[in-house]
Amino acid sequence: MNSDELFQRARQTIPGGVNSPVRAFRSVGGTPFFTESARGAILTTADGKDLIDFVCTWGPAIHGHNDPDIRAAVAEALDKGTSFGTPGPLEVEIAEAVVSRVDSVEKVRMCNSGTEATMSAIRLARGYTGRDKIVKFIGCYHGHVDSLLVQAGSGALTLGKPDSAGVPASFAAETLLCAYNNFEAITELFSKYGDQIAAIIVEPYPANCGLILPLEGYLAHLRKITQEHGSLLIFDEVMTGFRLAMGGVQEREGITPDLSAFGKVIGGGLPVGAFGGRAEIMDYLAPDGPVYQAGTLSGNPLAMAAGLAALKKLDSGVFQNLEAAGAKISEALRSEAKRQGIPLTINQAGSMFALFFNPDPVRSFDDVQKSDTERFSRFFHAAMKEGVYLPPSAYETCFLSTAHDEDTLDRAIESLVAALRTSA
Ligand code: KE4
Repeated sequence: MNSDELFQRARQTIPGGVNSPVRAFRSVGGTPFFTESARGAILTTADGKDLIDFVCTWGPAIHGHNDPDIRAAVAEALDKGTSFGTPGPLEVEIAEAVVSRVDSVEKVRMCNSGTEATMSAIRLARGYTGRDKIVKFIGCYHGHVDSLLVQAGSGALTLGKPDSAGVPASFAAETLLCAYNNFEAITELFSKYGDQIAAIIVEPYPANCGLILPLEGYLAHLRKITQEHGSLLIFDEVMTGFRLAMGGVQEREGITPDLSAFGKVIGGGLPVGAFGGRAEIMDYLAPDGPVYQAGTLSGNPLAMAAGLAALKKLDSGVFQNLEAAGAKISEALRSEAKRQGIPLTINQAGSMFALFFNPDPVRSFDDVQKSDTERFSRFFHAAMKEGVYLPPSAYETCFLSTAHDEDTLDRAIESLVAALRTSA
């Protein structure tokens, strides 16, 4: 069956025909393709088309798809069984791997998604501080946690539903909203509610409304103001963790959060989330402490094997190469857009970059909103025609992998340059 046939069939039994809304292409229009297989930087669709992939399954595929070392690790684990429901040796190994790579993490708990990781981290922060309010930033997305689906980014924003139905007002009432990169706004919020705030949860580089980078000193300001008010600072590094540096953004920026949420890369393509931080806080978790958190498949041996293999393949050379690749493609597109007189701003950090059809710098969610999303949709489809798959939303971020080698990058740049021209 081809993608269209599969999609029609899928819509009979799966809501919207997809298992995650952003895959439905609603914001860019058209119908989604189905992937038959993936290898390296290439997705092969059910229509037999090869696409250079800049979504990388939304981040996990930092080593490219179907990496042989990850496959071998999963195969070896598979020989021993798929799930035990008891502690297993791989859980200890991956916990030690995380603790040795992220300075702020002394203890870590595995779960099954980024959503579980952020949900558990905010429950832990509330349990540890005895406070109820949480601060999140407009346009940031932390998974589909009830209390965080408030002016959220990613698929919620893509579908124009930043505040989901089904979230009781009483849940959202404990969530305070603030504009990212606005020093005064967060200072004012804490002057009003400081002693009620359990934590700030922040994507240190917001990447669910395109990619925004912090103004000089902003993350340090969040660190300082939370310390001053006895609140915790939670870095949601589900996207950036183990991708933008071994220790994520907190290593790049030299900021030590109290708790961090992880996902994506840490699972090597299998369902894994994790959250970690100072032992003094993490020990509030059951069974030692009063904050309950659990999961049947948490620490699943196959997922641990994939995640461990993915972490072991990361070294400084990988991050240097990814940084260079990200800079190369961003610079090439910026200069081409300039040559063609197209208003295009690209924010890039390491192997993540976002394209905004906007003549001005994009440093806040308000700036993002001024970008031409219709133009992005035309560009998306023009890129698809040229054999390049970008995230199907102007409110997402592109990802590179180590499989995007020189030749693949050059081909992709050529295709994207052509797509800029044909979608003008
Ligand atoms: P998951 O529950 O989807 O594993 O992770 C939620 C999450 C938490 N925090 C951040 C910073 C995230 O980016 C995400 C999920 N990212 C989206 C892509 N923007 C996943 C794609 C999707 O929803 O299908």
